[in-house]
Parts: sequence; structure tokens; C-alpha cells
Amino acid sequence: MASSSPSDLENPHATCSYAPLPGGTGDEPTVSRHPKKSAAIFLVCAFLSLAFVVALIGVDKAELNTNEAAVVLSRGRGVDKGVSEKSFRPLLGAENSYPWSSNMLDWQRTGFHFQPKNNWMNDPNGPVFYKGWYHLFYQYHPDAPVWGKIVWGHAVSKDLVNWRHLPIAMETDQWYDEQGVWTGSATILPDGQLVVLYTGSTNESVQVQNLAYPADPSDPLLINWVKYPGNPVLVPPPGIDEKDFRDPTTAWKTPEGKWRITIGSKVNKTGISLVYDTEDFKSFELLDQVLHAVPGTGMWECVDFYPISKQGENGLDTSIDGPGVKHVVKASMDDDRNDYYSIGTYDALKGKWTPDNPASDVGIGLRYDYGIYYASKTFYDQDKQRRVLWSWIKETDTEASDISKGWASLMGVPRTILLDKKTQTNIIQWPVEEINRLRTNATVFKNLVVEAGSLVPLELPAASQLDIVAEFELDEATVMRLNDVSDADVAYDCAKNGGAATRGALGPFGITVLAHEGLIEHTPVYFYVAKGVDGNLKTFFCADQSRSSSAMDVDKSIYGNVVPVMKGEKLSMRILVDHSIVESFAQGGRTCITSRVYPTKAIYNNAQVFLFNNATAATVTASLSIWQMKSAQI
Ligand code: DQQ
Repeated sequence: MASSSPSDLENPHATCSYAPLPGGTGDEPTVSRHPKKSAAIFLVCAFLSLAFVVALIGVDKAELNTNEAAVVLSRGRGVDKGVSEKSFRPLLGAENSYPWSSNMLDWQRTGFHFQPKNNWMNDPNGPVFYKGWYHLFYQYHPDAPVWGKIVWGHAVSKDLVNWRHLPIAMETDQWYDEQGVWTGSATILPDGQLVVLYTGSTNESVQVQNLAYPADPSDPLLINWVKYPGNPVLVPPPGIDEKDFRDPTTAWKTPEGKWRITIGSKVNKTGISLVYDTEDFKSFELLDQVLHAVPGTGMWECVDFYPISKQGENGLDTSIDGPGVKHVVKASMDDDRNDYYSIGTYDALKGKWTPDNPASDVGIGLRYDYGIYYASKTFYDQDKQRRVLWSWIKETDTEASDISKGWASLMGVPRTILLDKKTQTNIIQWPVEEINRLRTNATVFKNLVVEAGSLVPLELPAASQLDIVAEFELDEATVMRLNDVSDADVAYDCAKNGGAATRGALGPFGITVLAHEGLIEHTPVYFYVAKGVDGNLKTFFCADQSRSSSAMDVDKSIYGNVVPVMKGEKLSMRILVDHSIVESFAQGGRTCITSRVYPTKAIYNNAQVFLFNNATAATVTASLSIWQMKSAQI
């Protein structure tokens, strides 16, 4: 738990009960530290309670306006060109459209998440630390806020937080990348030289791999790039479809001293990662066997492959191997557009990787993030000896809204990646430490008792840009007492069990952000604890967007998954709220959920935060530190 100056410890933070959802009593107010204010608080609570029930039970359809047509496409952008769909599929052909005002749309732009000044952005490309600067290249469509003819946008930073936008690094100016300068990766050679391999979509939409390098290696800003005259350096090999061959990784060293890369593809429905060795990045040798293959997973985009230390707290250079190391394979699944990873063992002699647990293989097991998170890529930051993860966070509204806004998509906050030393079966992801420099004006709440079925407004100066760190403890006696098998809902599923509205004995409880005072709109991030017949607890971490907006033309999914909780650990979460993006991390980053939310009322000064406990049995004690987040230079 982060510490901070407890500037607001003395502030009144009354808890209140609310008219019960089915099954609760809800008639006893919990602690009120300011008795003189109790009447007023009662009225506020009564109002909030009613609103909370309304908000949890039904979506306000009054604002629905079907007159304004959304952009209707039968097929999402990208598919015809041979890449994963770039439109938000659930809203393709959406007819309902909300009358978004420019005030509402302006609010959606973020304060500390990277995005270009306008137009469309997708995958991070070639992230690297070079001569004192962090470089972020990214898939960019300079002509419109929808996916199209993609070039490499470019920005640099000294701290991964504040960015300077630079000219486009690579344009679609060659036959071999005429349809798009697509995703690629950077490799730093031992002499400090930088090389980039990227996918070009040719004039005939064939996917080929190309080599590029800085025109002036002494320029720390890497403004100008040269494309190797002998491009393409790789074309689809026999048996691989010309539209299924893309996104080369950063290279790593082989035992023979060559360089090795992997490239995602598929054969029928089997997702695969092809392996090539090279000495000069110009000619390549295809290995007989693939790095890995998983039947039924479809096309693998943006494969990532990197070592993680079994014991150490530092990240590792991509070429590091040995007994103290495990290897991660990540692939972005074209079929469901989520990033899956698995931890396993790499056989460098064969160029083959095997998962530790085949039941949790790439594409069928763990995800980096259970919300909106795709086409991610890591790099080794040799300056701070850490592995840093970047990811594209798409919009989940309509293209019509994106066109009105003039921009679409952003990058998730960069996260460090380490092996979870306690579980040994998952990685942990955590916002890079530099993000903490944006924290200001802390408000601390200590040991707030939140009774079953109650809601606690948290008084904050503002609530559109926040860093929230919270710990929760379930009332032990209730947990012990609970023996009713009907509560043994260990098969709970965040997406399918009704979200924050559905009550169990031990949850849901958590924090609802971007909440309007009457909870007409709010986005709950919460734990749900289930006790099995064997007495063991299983904890789920979820984010419920179903009431995040009165508008109907936005995503309303409920996201989440199980989160491992080790003996002696409190339940903890961190939430970064930044206008239309909410990034949530449970148990130090074991399970993460990124949400895009588009409130119409809970914006500017009308955005608030509440603690809630919608359990039927257990009281929860919560301690929180909440910082306002300054805007970064972006
Ligand atoms: N985006 C790029 C492709 C990649 C896809 C095209 C993943 O290289 O496969 O914009 O989002």
C-alpha cells in the first residue's frame, strides 16, 4: 500500500446504507462520524441509495436517440487487407446513436495516456531506449480517425510519461509497403547500431518483412530512416498464405551467435510462430520447426517472446538465457482480439518453446488484460534494467463518434513485467514508476467500515484523473461462518453473472469510478469472493461497464477473471482513471482489466468516486489513498 501525507484524514466520510437490492436489509446506517450532519447525510444517502438501485437494476434508456445514424459498415476495417478487424465489431452496423455534444467528446481525451494529437493510432512499434531517449513508434493513419493506409508515427520521451511528437518515421513510399507500413520491432546490436524489421503490405497486399535503419545513428531523436534497398528481406514461405505473415519480433542471440526472430502466422486454424535465423538481417534461414503452435487459436499477430527471471527483480535483455530464466510467449489473437501469454521453457538449440502448463497455453489460458488490450509489445529498457510493456487500447464506441472527436485509440500506461515470485505461474504487470510523478493532492481514507449493502461517497477535489490504491479486508468471522453450499459459486464469471448488481454472500465490493452523484452512470471495479464446499476462497476481479454510460452506442461489457490471492495477503487494487480509460490492477498486477468508458453525465466536475459493498453477508474494511493525477505533456 502506498503511503502519502494523510491530508484528508479528518474529513467527514460518512457511510450510508441504501434501500436493499433483493435479499438485503439495508435499514441500518453504518458509521457516521459527524452526528450533526446525520439528517443531511440521511437524505443524501436515501437519494443515492435509490439511484444506486435504479442504476444497478436497469439502464436508463431515456437518452436513447436513434435519429443520428452511426457509421454502418458490414465488415470492419482491416479485414479485407488481411489484418485483424480495426473497427469495434460489436458496434458495427449500430443504429442507435447518442447525441454526443462536443463538450462530452472533448472530455474523453486523456490527460496522461499517450495518444497522437489527432487521427487514428493502433499497435506500438519498435519501442526502444536509444541514446537517452525512449522512442515510441506506432501504427498511425495521418489522414483520418479510422484505420487506413498506415505509417509509423513517432514520439520520444525522457521518462515514458511526457512525450514530444516527431515527424512520421516511415511512409508508404515503396512497392513493398504501399498498402501499409505495418507492425515491427527494433533490435540494438552489440555495437549500439539499431535495426528495425517491419511488415510491409505490398502494392498487391502481400505481407513481407522489410529492414530499416536510422539514416544518422548519431541522432538521438532518430528522425530520418532508411529502408534497405534490397527489401523485402522475407516473403511468405511455401505453405503460408500471403496475408498470414506479419509482425517480426525483436531479435535475440542463438547459441551459435546468430540472430533469431519469430513471426506470427497460421496453418488452417492452428496459430503458429515461424522462426528465422540471420547474421545480417538481410538474408534469413527458416527453421524446420516453429517456436510454438496451438491448434484452434487462428492467426497469431504481434507475437512477443522474451525471458523473465525466476528470482531476480530486474527485467532481462531479450538474448538472456540460462537456468535462472523462464520464457514468455505472447500472441495477439486475430480471432478474438485479445493478448494471451504463457510461461514456459525455451530450447535454444531447437528454437522451440514449451509451455509449463499445456492447459494454460498461448491463446487458451492467461491474458495480459481481461478488458481492452491488444497488439502489445515489450522492450528491454537497458537504462533501468526492466522489461516494459506497451499496448494499443482501442475505442469501444462507434466510428461516427471517433470521426466527431477527430481521434481514435490510445496507448495503455507502460507497464513493467516480472515473474510473479509467489505463484510462479503468472507475470505481474505494474505501471512504470515514473507515472507516480504525476501524483498530487493525496486523499487518504483509513479503515472505512463498509457494511454489507452500503455505499460510501468519497469526497475528492476532482475525479477525472486519479490514481487509486486500495486495500480491502473481508470480515473474517462471516467468512468462517459461511457454510451454505448455495454460496459455493466458485464457477462465478464476471461477464455472465450480472456484474456489480448481482449479490453474493462475499461480494461484489470495491470502488465505482466515473460515477454520477445519482449513479445514473458509474463504472464499478470490484472483487467477488466465492467460498467453495471445501472451504477455500476463490477471488474474482471484475470491471462492469454496463452502467458506465447513458448512451447505448458504446460497449457495455463486464470484464474480469479470477485473481490468485496468496495466504496472508489482503485484497488490493490500483485503478488509474484518465477520462475515457480506466486501467485496473489487482493483487499487485496479477490480474489486470482495461476499460474504455464514455459517460455523458459523470464528466468534468460531475465525476465522483464511491466505495461500495454489495455483498449480502460480509462487512468489508477498506483503506485507500487517492491522488489527483496531473496531465502529462502529450
Ligand atoms: N496491426 C498491424 C498489423 C498487425 C495488426 C496493421 C495488429 O501488422 O498484425 O495495422 O493490430
